[in-house]
Amino acid sequence: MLTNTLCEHPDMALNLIDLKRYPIECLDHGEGAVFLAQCQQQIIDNGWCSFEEFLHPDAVTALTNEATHLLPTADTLTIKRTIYNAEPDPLAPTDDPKSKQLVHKAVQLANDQIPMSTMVQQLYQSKILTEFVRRVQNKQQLYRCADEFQALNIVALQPDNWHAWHYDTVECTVTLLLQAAQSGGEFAFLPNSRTDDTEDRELVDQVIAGDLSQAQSFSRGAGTFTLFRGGYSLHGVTKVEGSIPRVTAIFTYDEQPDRVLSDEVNVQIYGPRVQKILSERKLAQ
Ligand SMILES: O=C(O)CCC(=O)C(=O)O
Ligand SMILES: [Fe+2]
Repeated sequence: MLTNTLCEHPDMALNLIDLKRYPIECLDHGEGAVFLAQCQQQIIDNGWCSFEEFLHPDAVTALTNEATHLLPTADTLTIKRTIYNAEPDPLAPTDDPKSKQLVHKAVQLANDQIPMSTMVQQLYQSKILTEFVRRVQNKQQLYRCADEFQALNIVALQPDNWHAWHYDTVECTVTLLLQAAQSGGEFAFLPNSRTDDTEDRELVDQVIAGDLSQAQSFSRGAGTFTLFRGGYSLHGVTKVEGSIPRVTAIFTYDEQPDRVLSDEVNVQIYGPRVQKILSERKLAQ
């Protein structure tokens, strides 16, 4: 029988999480170990793992209020890219996804716009949560992303907006849904639609053409915490309907402790605000 002291910790962010349902603070023993084994198997079998009501209801309200206060300071980004996160290849055949630029708009807070004192940052900074994310994926090492802009983002998709189909640049993506859309705004994806060398082009082409019959989607209310193999699974979010935005926090992790993006990529993603910060910094050197 476990004593409480074994699981005691000073990680205050864990107060936000429903630890009775999701015993992430003690993964080596008892129900925590059983839970971890289930999660690991689910990622292997399905390419995703999702935890509804991961946060206590009052924590969801508090984090959503926090995001709502910060979002007016966010930039509206217009994101243009192929599903592979690249510029369109003019030499690729017209029916090849490499030639197709997809576009969407998002109101997005970069990591440097989310103060360390916020609850969402404290949750992201939690060592125990990072350890849980690492162990679900069975990685030897996993660190919170070291990039000052990319590490933690909050993304609001306004009504009539969507998140265009894409693969992520990291293997596994971790999201926390803070506010669901009234309708629409469904996260949809094709689990493991590519490997390092192959891609199921038939399914990928179908989804890009708007046929989601083979894509997976699962119920995600506010407070749902989701891990999925976004680097290998084509995914996106359908059009948000109703009158409120769909708000998500994106937690980025990396197997390298010190990985940062190039200035060029950060400017491309985050636009003129970040360009100004970086050029002022260069001038001051
Ligand atoms: O908002 C979501 O559920 C997914 C977001 C996503 O795919 C991304 O930020 O790369
Ligand atoms: Fe993504």
